[in-house]
Amino acid sequence: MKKKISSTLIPLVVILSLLFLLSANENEPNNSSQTANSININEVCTGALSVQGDVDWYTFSLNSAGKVSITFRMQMKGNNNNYYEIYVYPATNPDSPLLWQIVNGYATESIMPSLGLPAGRYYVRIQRSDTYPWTYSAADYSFIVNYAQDDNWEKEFNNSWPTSTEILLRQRYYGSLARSQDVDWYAFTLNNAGKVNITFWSDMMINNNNYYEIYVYHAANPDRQLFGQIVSGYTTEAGMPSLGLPAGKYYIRIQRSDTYPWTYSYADYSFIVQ
Ligand SMILES: [Ca+2]
Ligand SMILES: [Ca+2]
Ligand SMILES: [Ca+2]
Repeated sequence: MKKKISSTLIPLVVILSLLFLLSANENEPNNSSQTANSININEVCTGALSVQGDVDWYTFSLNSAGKVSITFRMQMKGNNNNYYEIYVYPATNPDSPLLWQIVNGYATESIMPSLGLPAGRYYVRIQRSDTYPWTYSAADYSFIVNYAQDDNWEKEFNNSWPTSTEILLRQRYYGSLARSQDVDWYAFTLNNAGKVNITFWSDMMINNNNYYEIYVYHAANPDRQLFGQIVSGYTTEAGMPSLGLPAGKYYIRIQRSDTYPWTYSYADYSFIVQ
């Protein structure tokens, strides 16, 4: 009899502990990066902008590089009021956002653009919209920092050639332009002279908007492009002309189109150099 009770209780205790472990609540005051609440990746965290000027800071750590995307849930308002602004910062630079998204009342769940991040500590900041301060919700929100370890994602910030993400030939790499200003630099090395082919993929709407510009540079001269191509929304797979290149180090730069800056995509892109 005694044995039967304990065998029933053990799974229940395990389940209750797991539920407790997999969710957390904010702990005010958390109105600055210095007082940010520590949260775990892949766990639900619930909070609220309980007074109008409230700002909620959270911090999480990544032990290794990978892909991060935030799922944010709010109470449905059924309108286009902009209720929240969500930012992500590296802890080394809490003034320079990796991500800045406005969440409106059209949907209860929003998935933020993916971020490829190196190991390190990061901040999430949630506040009412500065742009639309008259629309604001005191109701509970919740969010999850979804993380998957992945060595084949870009490592932000890689917005200039000295901070390029190193890539290997013949492997597919992933990235996203998580902000309109985002620029992604990658570096690869050719041990021998040869032909280089770049193939680029992105799930874009089928239209002729120009979503990406892709450039190739020799590392000795990163101000002068060897090659440049605009990728439009007509295709999800774009091949580039073969480049005959001597051995050496090269950079790839991916950014929104300067010529058509109003058309750009937050979606994940990927490419392979071979
Ligand atoms: Ca707060
Ligand atoms: Ca990026
Ligand atoms: Ca970047």
